[in-house]
Amino acid sequence: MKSAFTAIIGRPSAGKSTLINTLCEEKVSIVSPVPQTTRNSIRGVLTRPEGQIVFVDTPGYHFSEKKINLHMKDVAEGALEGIDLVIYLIDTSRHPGKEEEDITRLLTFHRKKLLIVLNKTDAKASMIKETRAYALSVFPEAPVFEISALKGSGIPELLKGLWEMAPEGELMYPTDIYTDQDPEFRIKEIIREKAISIAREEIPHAIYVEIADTEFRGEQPKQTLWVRAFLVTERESQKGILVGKKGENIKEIRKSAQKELSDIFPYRVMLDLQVKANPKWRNKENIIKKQIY
Ligand SMILES: Nc1nc2c(ncn2[C@@H]2O[C@H](COP(=O)(O)OP(=O)(O)OP(=O)(O)O)[C@@H](O)[C@H]2O)c(=O)[nH]1
Ligand SMILES: [Mg+2]
Repeated sequence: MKSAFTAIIGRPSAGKSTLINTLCEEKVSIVSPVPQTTRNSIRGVLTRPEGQIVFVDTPGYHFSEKKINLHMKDVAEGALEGIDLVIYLIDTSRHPGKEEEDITRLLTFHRKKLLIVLNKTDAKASMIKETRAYALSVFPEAPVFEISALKGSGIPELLKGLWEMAPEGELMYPTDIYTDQDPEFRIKEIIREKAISIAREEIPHAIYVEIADTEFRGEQPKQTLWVRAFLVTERESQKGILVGKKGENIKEIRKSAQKELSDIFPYRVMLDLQVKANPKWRNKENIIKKQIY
């Protein structure tokens, strides 16, 4: 039986969360076109006759002096502890730059078994030759895979490589589990994903979600989970954009989050969603620590 903890590391927006979802064939981690969407390390479990791979999605690896970025960088680095394999995901639609050099340094330091995975090979602007040459120049021994996490091409080959490199071991999770995230965390993430998808400019980075309370109503199998939650922005002036004209944006966020959450959980989820501001929360250590750990 094979068993491996496998971290997915890469620059912001490389497609790490898309990849964990594609590999696990489940919505494990939220995805958006905006860099720095993932703020935590998030586990997705794949169980097959070969054994089990626990994938760990991580925040995009990125250097910045901002408090929140330093925390996210710590999370990404911490995710490498106790890991058997690392997928180094490279976005072929961008030239390898300083961010790739920083990741190279990190992975050289940790000396884990590596798989280099070139993503977005379906994209028009894909630079497969250039990124492959970069990867080979820094990790000449590592196997290289070409994939589209979005379209699914190259995934069977990548999985074959993962099973070959995975060590022997026992299953780490029950076979019917595909993630270990608690329901409250998933609810907050899905709401954040829907809010990011309608927000613009700096707002996606200025949002976090707070759950005020939850309550089950009704009897099985028709139970409903009522959730009272806040979309929190960094400035009073950002609230209006999330609310939208006559409340149309907040309604759209609420409805699409409710739908997805009701698909994920074995009960219906209803949201009471409001917007509030917590000025300059990204400078507040206690708030950051509650969101990013
Ligand atoms: N064309 C194309 N786009 C992709 C592919 N994989 C991911 N994307 C897109 O790239 C964007 C970022 O994807 P994410 O999966 O959120 O990237 P990430 O690496 O998790 O980003 P952070 O969490 O911000 O670090 C989204 O718009 C995805 O749809 C791919 O294979 N091809
Ligand atoms: Mg992500």
